[in-house]
Amino acid sequence: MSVIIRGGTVVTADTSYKADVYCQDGKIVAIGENLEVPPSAERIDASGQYIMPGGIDPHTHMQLPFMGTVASEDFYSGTAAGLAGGTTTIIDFVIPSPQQSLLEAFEQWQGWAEKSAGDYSFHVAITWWDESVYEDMGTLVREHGVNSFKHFMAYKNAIMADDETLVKSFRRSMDLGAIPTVHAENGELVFQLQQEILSQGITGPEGHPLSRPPAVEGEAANRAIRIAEVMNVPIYIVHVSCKDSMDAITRARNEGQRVYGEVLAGHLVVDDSVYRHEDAEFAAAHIMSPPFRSKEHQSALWQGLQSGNLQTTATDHCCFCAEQKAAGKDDFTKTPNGTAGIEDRLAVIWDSGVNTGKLTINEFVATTSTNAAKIFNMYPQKGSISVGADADIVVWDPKGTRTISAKTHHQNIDFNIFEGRTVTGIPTYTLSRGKIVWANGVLDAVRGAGQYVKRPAFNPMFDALKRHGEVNKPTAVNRD
Ligand code: URQ
Ligand code: ZN
Ligand code: ZN
Repeated sequence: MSVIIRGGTVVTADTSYKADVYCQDGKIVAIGENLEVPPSAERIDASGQYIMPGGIDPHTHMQLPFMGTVASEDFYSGTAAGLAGGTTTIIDFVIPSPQQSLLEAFEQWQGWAEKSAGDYSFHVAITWWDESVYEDMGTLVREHGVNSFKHFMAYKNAIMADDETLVKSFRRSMDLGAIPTVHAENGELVFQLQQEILSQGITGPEGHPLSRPPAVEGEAANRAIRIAEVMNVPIYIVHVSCKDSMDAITRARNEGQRVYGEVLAGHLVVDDSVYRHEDAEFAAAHIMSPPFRSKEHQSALWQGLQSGNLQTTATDHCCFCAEQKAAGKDDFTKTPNGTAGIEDRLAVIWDSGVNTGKLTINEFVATTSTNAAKIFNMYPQKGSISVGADADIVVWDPKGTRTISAKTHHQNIDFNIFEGRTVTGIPTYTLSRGKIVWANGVLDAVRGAGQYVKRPAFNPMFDALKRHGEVNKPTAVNRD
């Protein structure tokens, strides 16, 4: 199987240039002007369009068991929807229940993910601690290609990691050459505020953002960053939603600490007025954590991307339909947290970022694909248009338009937080390992075609991250 993409402009995180791209047997095999290729090659006319690395979404939760239900999007439908939007790789999360073996949970998620239509990898959450967790982290790094461990500082009485777990897991991550990531909200504060708000008789969705003010996120982000500083380990803050955590990241980075930040497409363009909507079901559909914020926080997030203090964009794609959200009808704390976005991330960020001049097309590629590949050590296999890379490619029409709606999206959820938004800039083709899976509005996703992407550990001194731009596979050096 081979495909020639002619007439387009290749856009990478660093530069843009006219060239054809030839893919064969799942890899990019040639890039250049007027390439000679076999007549049997499938042809894509990319005239007037951009040829970019397929999007990487470093934050999804397909079919997550959470808050008494299971996310409605599974690994097949979710990765297929991603392909329709130009995203070709996801990093999902293995989230062991407290006291559950990490290896057992990892096998469970691997089983669920076998039906994926696009490529996938896993962060593994550290939701409890004992000697077995310490050992399993080593096995996951050495044998299963895991190099990132997640910590939920929120969700008390469920999956919340306390400071002791953070300290021990961060130290272990450092020794293994893995990077810790955090959901930064102070779970004790959230719990206390939830009880106080409920006691005031506020039970509707408007109570959700009241229980998770920006200071709750700012405190946790700063605490995690400081612990990482003392443990001398890099750290990645997921779904940064407000100025408070942005400020914590910016301070640390200005002092040379290796801190990375991720922002969700939703947090960049959806504001907290949704929680005051007259339709409580509409408001509840937006319950996710951290919550959507007021507009001044959105400006801080865009400045974070523009300044380089935020490196990646994601979606936290975690779908719950109306009847699932209704569990919190009389008590917002019982509403399963999560919203969708995997299909719309690229178009929303292009439309609100590139078309407005906030981001260059190269910064768009960096923040939707390449930076995540580098931080999580999949580059240049993923996140690049280079010879030898996987042929994960999106052909992008900067003039194409689409109106986003739950009526037409491919996501398995009855709601869309970008409903009605008309975007300019859309994918006309998506290739997953060299196969055309999206072509001018027709999705040809293949159940089970997705492959697990192993991500090697970094040298424990994280030299690879310091070199960043160099493309090499540092050997994992374990100090077990
Ligand atoms: O917290 C997360 O990232 C998961 C449980 C998805 N839900 C959410 O509200 N963000
Ligand atoms: Zn989270
Ligand atoms: Zn999440």
